[in-house]
Amino acid sequence: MIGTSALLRMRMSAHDAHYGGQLVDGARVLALFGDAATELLVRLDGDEGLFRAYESVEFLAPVFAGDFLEVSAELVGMGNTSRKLRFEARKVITAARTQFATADLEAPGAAESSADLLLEPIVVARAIGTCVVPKHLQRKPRELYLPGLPAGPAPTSSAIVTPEETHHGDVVLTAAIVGAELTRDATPYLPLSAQDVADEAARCREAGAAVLHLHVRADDGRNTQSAARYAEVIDAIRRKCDCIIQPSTGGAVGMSIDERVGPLACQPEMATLNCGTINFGDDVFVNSRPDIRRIAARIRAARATPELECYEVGHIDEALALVAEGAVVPPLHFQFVLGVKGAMAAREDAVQYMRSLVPREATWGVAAVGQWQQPMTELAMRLGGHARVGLEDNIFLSKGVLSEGSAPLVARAASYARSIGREPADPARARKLLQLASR
Ligand code: KMH
Ligand code: ZN
Repeated sequence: MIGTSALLRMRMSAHDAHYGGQLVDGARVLALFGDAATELLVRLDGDEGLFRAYESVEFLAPVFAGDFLEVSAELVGMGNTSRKLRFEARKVITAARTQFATADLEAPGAAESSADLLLEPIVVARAIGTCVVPKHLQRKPRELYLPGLPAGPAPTSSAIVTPEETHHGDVVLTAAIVGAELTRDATPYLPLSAQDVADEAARCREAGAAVLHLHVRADDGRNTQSAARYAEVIDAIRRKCDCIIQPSTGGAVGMSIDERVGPLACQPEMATLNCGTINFGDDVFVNSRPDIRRIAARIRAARATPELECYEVGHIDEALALVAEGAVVPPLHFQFVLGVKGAMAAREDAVQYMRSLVPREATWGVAAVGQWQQPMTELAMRLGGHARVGLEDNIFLSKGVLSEGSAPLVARAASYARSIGREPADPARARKLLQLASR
């Protein structure tokens, strides 16, 4: 489907250096584009396919032995057998001496082995090309390969994304940094005090987050929706960063509605609006229809923009009913929360179907739980959506490796966004994308 991408990372070795000064020839970069195309075709069609033609190739910066290249291929057009791909190669690590070599300078004291991580990757080549997969070799319908994901039903043709439907602009990253269920027993990196939450918020902003989805705790770690505690935490955050603050009105399972709406007294820019009841692990997270309307009315009265939390397909219908009734007014921003035990699983076809139900002018994102956080948020970003990451939904960076706060998870999502040509929006840009200013 349009937006599907593949990403390779390779170190250029002395074998790749063809010219003087350890310079790598352009043909090597084209070979990497070929490999990225192959992976992408395997994902799409279950076949390696054939490269037919390049319509443009640009070499933009020199590549040397010792450089690390990140190579991306993205599907930008699709015929019966043809697949049009856009390629980009970016230098992400450079051998320190080669930087000086290009500037014709001596690297002062640089060891042969010294190398630098480039905070801003350097684009070294771009290309557009077409590959073909003959009809009889196409193994369709296929899911994107996501390790261990249960294969859902084949996507229907209405779920296929057309080029016009994708909008690969900036991505709004939300950091969910506290949550209501998480304990210090599960991870020592859970921020509890106002200062710890504010420090973590600033780290997440630095890493690329524009929105903070916020729960707060009392000093002993217990959940609270107290306006006073939110005010204290928001005040501490405001001293350190300019993120959009989105308090929870979901709170913790079992809280009353009056308790849950506590943070709206702080007049936040956004607030969550949970659009239905679900099994929540072994608990039930109750959002009856009258309760949803009560919370929606309180959000409107506070002049906050609701983020419509949809854990099930039917929650989108309920959100649209709220709009039809005037209980929620556009601009609409949906969050598909997937992978909660007892509710909708985190699967590609779920995202495809849910996004097909939201109005065209609405924005949407994905928040997925546990091991699904990374693959599902990356999928959302490929499909033109936004993404939420953070400890509230997932405490691990990889299997068995705790994330040291939410910022590393944000940084990884930001890096992925850039790798597919989408820039993480800063809060000012995010306010425009989510149309918060129009309220
Ligand atoms: N803690 C969950 C029961 C929200 O923030 O709006 C609800 C929740 C949703 O986290
Ligand atoms: Zn929450």
